[in-house]
Amino acid sequence: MPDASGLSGGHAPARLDVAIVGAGLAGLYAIHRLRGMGLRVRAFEAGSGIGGTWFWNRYPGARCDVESLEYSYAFSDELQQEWKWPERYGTQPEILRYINHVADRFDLRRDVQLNTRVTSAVFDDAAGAWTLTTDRGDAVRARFCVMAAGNLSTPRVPDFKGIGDFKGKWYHSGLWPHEGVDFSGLRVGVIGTGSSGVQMIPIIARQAKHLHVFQRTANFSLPARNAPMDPQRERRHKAEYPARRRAAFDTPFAIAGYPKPTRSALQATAQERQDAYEAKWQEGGSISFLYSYTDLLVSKEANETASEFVRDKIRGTVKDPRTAELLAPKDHPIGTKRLCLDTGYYETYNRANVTLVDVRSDPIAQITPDGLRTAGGADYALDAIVFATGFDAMTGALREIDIRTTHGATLANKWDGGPLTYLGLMVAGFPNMFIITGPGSPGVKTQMIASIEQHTDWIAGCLAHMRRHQLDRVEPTAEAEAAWVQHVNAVADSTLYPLANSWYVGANIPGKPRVFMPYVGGFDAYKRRCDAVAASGYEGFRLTRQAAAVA
Ligand code: N01
Repeated sequence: MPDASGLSGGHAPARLDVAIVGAGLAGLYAIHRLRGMGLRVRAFEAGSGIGGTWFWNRYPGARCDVESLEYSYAFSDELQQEWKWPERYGTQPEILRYINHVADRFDLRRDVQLNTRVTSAVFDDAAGAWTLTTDRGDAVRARFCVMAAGNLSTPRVPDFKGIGDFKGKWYHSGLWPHEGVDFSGLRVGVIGTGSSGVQMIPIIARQAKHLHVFQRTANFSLPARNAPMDPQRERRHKAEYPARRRAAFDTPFAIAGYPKPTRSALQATAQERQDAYEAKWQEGGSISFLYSYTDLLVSKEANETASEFVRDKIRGTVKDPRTAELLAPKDHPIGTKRLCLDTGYYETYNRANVTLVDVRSDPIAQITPDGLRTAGGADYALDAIVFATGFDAMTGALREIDIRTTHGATLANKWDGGPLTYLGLMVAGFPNMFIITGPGSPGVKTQMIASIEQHTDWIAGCLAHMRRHQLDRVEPTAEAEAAWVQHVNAVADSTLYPLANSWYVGANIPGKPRVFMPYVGGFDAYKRRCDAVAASGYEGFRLTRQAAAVA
């Protein structure tokens, strides 16, 4: 029997059916779903609070770029009917409030262990069970393990020389102080212009005495057109909620309501394209824009029409032509890096207290006690530095845990040349370990919560099947895994995605193998495949019964 905490500091590890790593949106739903099957579950969370991404990323301006009415759990109609989102796009504090509400409403906290980082997970092949150890020195034994550790949860500060000597304060977007930061009157430097940088820059610019933005790669950004929630729209959406959620299953991004494009951008006249892009620009949002035509993510020529439209918008917004040209991305097709959504991003560069610095042509060489120096010897005096430099995406969180089997296999070794999974859900050689929205899953390219629910429901279905058939061990075959990895790569190679140096290919981490990690075949195709695998009796998986049982 498990002890009351689900953990044991003594010799005999506590026993669970399922140990869950992480208590963000994925871990919390896993608790709810698997506990509902009568399983003994417990989630271990490094943070001092629940919420994952939305617990850690508290930088100014942090908000979701998927609309609130979509970016929410679908598993309970009462929940989605009763919760009121105040704005079109949820802010970080609002989303964190929502997550805490869900935890209370469904009594999830009693199965969450906070302030506990899982440091190792070892599969005992003879016993057919995992032992997880934590940074508190505890151990827990579980038949199954669900990795819900997040895809963008390992913040990365580049290894700049001199950072320890900086006399001011520095911050990372993904490790923001809970008490907030007041930049009033300070000379601030922001390094990085991905989604995090693009969201925080307009707000920091309004506070700081002067803001230097250090840009290595210009990113495309579209206006979010955030606004207070339109009550009529909310009423209509809520009346259609169940049908909309079902319809989302048949879309590539897991969001219904965007009419499917029917023709190539190259079949339209220049004026028709201009009108179409302008309408989407005014509407706001990235999916709608990329869905203007069928081929924006597969044809360079088609994509160029959309890329150039946005570059022209930048040129029309930013008054200084040199700054505008630096901000206009030319090294990747629009949409092949995560498309940013902003509120007043390009306009910010018209402020007298904002300077854009091109660190592509003159890279940052070191942090100095008083600021930052480039390779060309230019010095920038700064009181505070913000690293909006991203994450060790998709594999970072799992690689930080020492995952191994008693046969001597380690996940770190197995993934040395890039992550290998079957359906993004499991790894051959590591039985009974499920991953929620891992590499090889479409998760990060979709409305994330829909993917989280779909993955977790699939895992629950698999565990129910095993229970029905008195099985206790599941693992993909090496052949199924290899075929899936090949499919993920083939689909990516049929698109423009691999052309960009993005975190999708690990390009932001020096030395990380360049492998395209998400599945870009669409949520709809992926879900059909997962459903078919389950219906076939779990084709590609080996399900067995092991003699030794966890008590
Ligand atoms: O990180 P990023 P992020 N010198 O990796 C630069 C999600 N998200 O935190 O492109 C100089 O995108 C780097 O330059 P380069 C979303 O999925 C969502 O912004 O590598 N610069 C880049 O500009 C997003 O995609 C939301 O050349 C350096 C930046 O730092 C993901 O999280 C909001 C550098 C990193 O950009 C990650 O976004 C926020 C160096 N040494 C995040 N190293 C919403 O829902 C790195 N950079 C809205």
